[in-house]
Amino acid sequence: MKRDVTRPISSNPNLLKWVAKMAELTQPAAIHWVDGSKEENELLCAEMVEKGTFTKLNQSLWPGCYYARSDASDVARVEDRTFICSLSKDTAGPTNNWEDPFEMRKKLKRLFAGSMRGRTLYVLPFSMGPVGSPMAQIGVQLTDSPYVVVNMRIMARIGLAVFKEIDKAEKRVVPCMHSVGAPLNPGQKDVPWPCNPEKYIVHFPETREIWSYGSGYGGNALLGKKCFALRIASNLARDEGWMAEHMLILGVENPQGEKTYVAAAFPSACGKTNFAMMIPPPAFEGWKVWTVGDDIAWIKPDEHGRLHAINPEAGFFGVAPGTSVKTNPNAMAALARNTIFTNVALTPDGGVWWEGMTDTPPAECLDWQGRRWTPEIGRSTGAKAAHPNARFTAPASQCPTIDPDWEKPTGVPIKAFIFGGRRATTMPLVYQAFNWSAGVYTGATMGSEMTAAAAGTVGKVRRDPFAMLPFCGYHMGDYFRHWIKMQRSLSETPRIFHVNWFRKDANGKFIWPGFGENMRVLKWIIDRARGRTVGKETPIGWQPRYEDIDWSGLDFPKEKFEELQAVDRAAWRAEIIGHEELFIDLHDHLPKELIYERELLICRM
Ligand code: TSX
Ligand code: MN
Repeated sequence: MKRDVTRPISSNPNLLKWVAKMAELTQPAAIHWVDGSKEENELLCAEMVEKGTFTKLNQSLWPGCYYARSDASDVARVEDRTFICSLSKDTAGPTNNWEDPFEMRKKLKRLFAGSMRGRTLYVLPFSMGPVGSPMAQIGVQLTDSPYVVVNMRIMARIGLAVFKEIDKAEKRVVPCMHSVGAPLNPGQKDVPWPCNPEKYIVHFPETREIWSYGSGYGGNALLGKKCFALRIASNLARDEGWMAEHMLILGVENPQGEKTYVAAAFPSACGKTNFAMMIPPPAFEGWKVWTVGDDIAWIKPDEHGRLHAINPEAGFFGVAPGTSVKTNPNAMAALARNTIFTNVALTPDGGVWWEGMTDTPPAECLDWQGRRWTPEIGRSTGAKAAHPNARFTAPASQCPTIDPDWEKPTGVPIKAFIFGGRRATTMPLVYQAFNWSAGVYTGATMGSEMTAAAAGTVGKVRRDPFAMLPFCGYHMGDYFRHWIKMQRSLSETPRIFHVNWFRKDANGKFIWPGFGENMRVLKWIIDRARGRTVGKETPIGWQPRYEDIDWSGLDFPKEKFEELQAVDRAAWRAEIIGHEELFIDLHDHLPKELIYERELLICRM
């Protein structure tokens, strides 16, 4: 017998009241309570195929996989349309867009009024973190996008089990309102990707609410991810003494079976997902890298004052271009089935392709906008087959290196933090910060060189503290202070490191081979974190000597290593002036520890 989807699954009176109120506001044609079942998922996918939102891929090549093309104007997160609406502007800080919460509520009421007309309102309960984990948080997203529902089913735990949690009424539920902002008049024909040119991604940190309007894409629409697990959660974490970080989590197992977990933050385009799923080189027999998460970490001190981390997500929402069997075979295995592809290219045999997937492109395909694309067209017009921000939504459980403890309710113990960036000069391959506050300084000042050309900006360092600039839901200076203060609740602080896989030589060539070879760096980091190896004191921190790195199976000459690890004092003086630029903006909230750390660094130069 078929389930009546319009019948409320929850008996929670607050939830029922809120859903009724929001339906009154948005005027949907129907309400669908999401149970998260396979049958429901198949029904939604079939409906989207019917409407042209989804294309079912060739099931013998891509079992369980679907393909979507977004509207050409709705292809990425919209940072300039992202708002933090706290009572005081000062709480949001200068790096966030702020609007008065009362004014914003008025605006949202107008936008959402009738915004779901002719569409179905889905009541989508989700848990960030394993259901029932003491570290998990619950939200309910009301959305008029079935695309969002089926993506969230991969990225989070959704449905029946979460309604059960909500009905226990033990945990606060974060309400998340979402509309693509494209109501349908009676008889009006729908488009494959409804959205609205006017977009609002709004957070109310004080009342813990999210309102998203106008976009159906990624972080704008899958509200559990950046909006909840980072912007709202960073506020929860500050208030409750834990950390919500834009970090991957991986575990390194040595041949003796000892496992060490690290968490790492990198700005975009540094290969974070590749690092999270890294395969050690052949000479490292018996070593294994396990993946816990590739994007977000929630980290909390346990009762003994040791940091433990969970991955609040259940899937990977990864950038497709550049992902291949060579750069990341584990990601390729994870996305081989039950995956949703968005804005990649469609091949004539009902498969998908993107730049960098294979050495030779298909002779012909349809690009991310549905136009005919050939390698020749690509060469002559510069058109890409896949959008540079094309994505795969793949279940984390399908990753061959997924850690056996990746869903452990209490998380995994974190022994080290790694920060990094894409830097052609100045930054050595690896160094360890002298202590916690020096490490916080390292995270606060990290950045990446711009690769895409926004006229004349290539090579300029863009500061992205802790890779959190677009994701911290409050003042960045207060966030730094929270990091500094965390030390007090810890019996043992993780050690803090900085890495740079991207340093170039005088000829503009990458000095370090990267990818699996990064295992050599990771091994030193773990040995340092466990107090098993020495370091050389330099002005910026502790660095390995040539002989401290395990070079088995790799011919990497000492001179090249010295070039890679060099600390050029003149370059560093310029670097420190660059730190100043960001600090000036934050000065009235900057913890004095960071001022002192900078002074000490200058003195050592
Ligand atoms: O992901 C990368 N990682 C981390 C992997 C675990 N990438 C891909 C770019 C980011 C999207 C890298 N690119 C890495 C890296 O460590 N290093 C480089 C730079 C590089 C690129 C190509 C070569 C070497 C270095 N090729 C050869 O040497 C043949
Ligand atoms: Mn991210």
